[in-house]
Amino acid sequence: MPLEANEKIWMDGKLVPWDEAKVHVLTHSLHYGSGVFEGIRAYPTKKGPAIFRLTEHVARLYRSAKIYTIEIPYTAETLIDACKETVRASGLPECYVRPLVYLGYGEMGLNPLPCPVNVSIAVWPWGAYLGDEGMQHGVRMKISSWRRHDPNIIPPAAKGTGQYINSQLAKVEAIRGGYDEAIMLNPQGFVAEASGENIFIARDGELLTPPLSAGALIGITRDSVIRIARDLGVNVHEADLVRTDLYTADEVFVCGTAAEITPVREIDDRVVGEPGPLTKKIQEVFHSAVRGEVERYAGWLEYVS
Ligand code: PPE
Repeated sequence: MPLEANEKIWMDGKLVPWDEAKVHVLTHSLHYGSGVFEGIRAYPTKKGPAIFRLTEHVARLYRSAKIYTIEIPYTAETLIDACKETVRASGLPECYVRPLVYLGYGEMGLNPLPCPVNVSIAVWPWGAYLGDEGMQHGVRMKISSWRRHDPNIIPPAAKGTGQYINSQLAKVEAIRGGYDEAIMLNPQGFVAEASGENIFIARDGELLTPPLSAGALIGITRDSVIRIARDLGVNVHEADLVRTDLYTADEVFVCGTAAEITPVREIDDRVVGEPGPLTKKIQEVFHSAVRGEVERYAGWLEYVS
């Protein structure tokens, strides 16, 4: 998605003009992938833009930082307010929000401990992550030949910037192969997640998703889907899945902040089909919930003003 200059970017306490939001080429994180980040969405509601589960995203940012021994030099409250402020300043009715904690300029060499810790928050408009066509009719996925990293190699529980080179290997392989997105197996061969989404399958009216121990990120959309499904009376189980469970599922969808709920219509050239009833129902409830149209989920929205 090509970016267009927007209003302002929050950098260490100040809103700076978009074109001036720059870092030095000797920024530690640029060399060693030593940052943590979040992806959040703000949606339009009757009461103006609201950021979806903002406090939980910021809490995950701190957990990611803790895993990497990065001390964020701001309180969570400051970053929550900064996200709201940046959305407000953009004037955008809906947008993607990207807080980034990175190790800055001043020290080189692997040891991250002496590095300054910087924080930025940018927002931009972001449409259907896997395309409008995919959102409506489902995407075509490929099981990657690249494995998701093991928790004792690179922890999937953290959203670390450098971890995403693993996702990028898988993504490029899928795109070059003519697919929309990659599914990643863990080192044991069980399904972990997609390159940037969690995954669910429907079988006999129930939903199954890999457990976090299989190497999936603790997805906030995943959690929202589980809540919505259970509130609809649908059983949801965490279960280790193998690739053939995906091929033979009644329905498959992936979910994430950027991808929202995206149906999957094909995996490794096996047809799963057009979006099924469970996928469509959950998509519909999620779509309404994020826009403040479902009373039961009102607590998920944090208004920017
Ligand atoms: N797994 C991975 C690996 C992942 O990156 C994401 C989000 C998820 C699961 C879903 O998590 P959640 O957003 O909390 O439901 N991926 C982000 C990055 C997308 C990007 O291209 O950048 C996102 O959706 O914001």
